[in-house]
Amino acid sequence: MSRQARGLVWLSSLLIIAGTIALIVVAIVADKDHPLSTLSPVGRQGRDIAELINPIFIVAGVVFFLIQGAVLALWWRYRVSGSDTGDGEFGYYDDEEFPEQTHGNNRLEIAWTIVPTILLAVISVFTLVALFALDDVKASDEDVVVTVIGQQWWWEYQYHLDGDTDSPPDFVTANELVIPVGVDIALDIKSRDVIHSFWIPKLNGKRDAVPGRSHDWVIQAEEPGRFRGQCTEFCGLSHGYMKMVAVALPPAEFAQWKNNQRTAATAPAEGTYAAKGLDTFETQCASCHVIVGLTSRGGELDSWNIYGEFNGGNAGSYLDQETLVAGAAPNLTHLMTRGTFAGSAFDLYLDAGDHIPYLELAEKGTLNRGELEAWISNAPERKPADAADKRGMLAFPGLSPEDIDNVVAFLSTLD
Ligand code: HEC
Ligand SMILES: [Cu+2]
Repeated sequence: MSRQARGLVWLSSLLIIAGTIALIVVAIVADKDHPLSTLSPVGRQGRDIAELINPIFIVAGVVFFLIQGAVLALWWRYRVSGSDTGDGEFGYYDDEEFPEQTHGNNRLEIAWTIVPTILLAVISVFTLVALFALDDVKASDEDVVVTVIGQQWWWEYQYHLDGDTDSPPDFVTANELVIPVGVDIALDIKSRDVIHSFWIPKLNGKRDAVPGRSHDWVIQAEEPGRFRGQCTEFCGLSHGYMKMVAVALPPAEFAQWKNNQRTAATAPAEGTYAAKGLDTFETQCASCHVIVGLTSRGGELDSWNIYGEFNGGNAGSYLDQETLVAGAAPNLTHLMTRGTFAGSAFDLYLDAGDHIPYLELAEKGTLNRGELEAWISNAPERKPADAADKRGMLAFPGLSPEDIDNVVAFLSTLD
């Protein structure tokens, strides 16, 4: 080997080692507080998944050291020794000389078939135990079942407080899935259009939302907090903006939140800006958005009927392909109690989450007014939509700044 070639070998070894160390450092540092990290689980299921890394890492580590050890041992044992004389005559071998060639070695071949089989078997035991534990989704501790409906490009949650998903839900909300701390909550995951995937990395793995099917899942958080999620099945134009948040509240606060969600909205006092906003809302927005108690579609829970209307009022079959999308828009009855909006792509409050307790957001939060106004006047500019296919929200170029002020004043009353 020439001096140059040897230099190259050293240089590339150094680069590989430095690169590996850099990657490990980045992995350790980047994990800190990363919102979508599976490595810092906060729920039982998330922990089951994250802990799988231990047995697998141990097995992989043993293999790594065995292989690398063998590589080093062979390198040392068969290294070229002697010194480079600079005349091409170097060490024991020159280019023409070939080491003795062998072919076939039954014992070796059997060994390298059996050993990996055992290793994979060990890994699969841990994996299967975790998988079965994750699939045990009937273990819900509360009666609540939340039907999760993925759609382009946001999430709807229909809460069935008695666990009966065949009857109309008790209330409907969007994008922020609120759950009590320390309790398994059963989810029933569906899609209204194409395949999506529901994923709150700190709480559990992914579950696909497939049109026409219903997938059981369960979610649990061990401590209060806001945990971010992301649709993880590419679902078109605004897939990247199809996020969600799981909010875990202490049981008493969850009960408070639940009771509030069940109340209908009340009309703002006559003559106020908010009342003018409601008028605009009725003409411009109520064709898609439901506000229980205010919009005039009638029925106990408008949003349940709204999906049924497209199918002869048969509320149960709103998941049929023909009944998709048109009119399927977030229920805004308690919009102001959420910390984010539009597929959790935007913050509804400038100081949401960490500083202000979730239940007090509507009262004490600073409304992200600019973003909300920009959304109402031209949503597709903030988040790409496909109006021709009735996907996403429309732009309202006809609304004057005054109209928008009034609509925002009205929306602000929806707590
Ligand atoms: C053609 C149906 C349609 C009309 C009309 C409509 N919207 Fe929407 N709106 C939607 C859809 C669909 C979404 C969800 C879009 C997304 O997240 O990508 C949405 C989202 C929203 C959101 C965010 C809700 C949340 O929980 O994330 C607000 C606020 C909103 N619309 C307000 C309005 C207002 C105000 C009007 C009237 C000026 C209006 N919308 C008219 C379909 C509509
Ligand atoms: Cu999606």
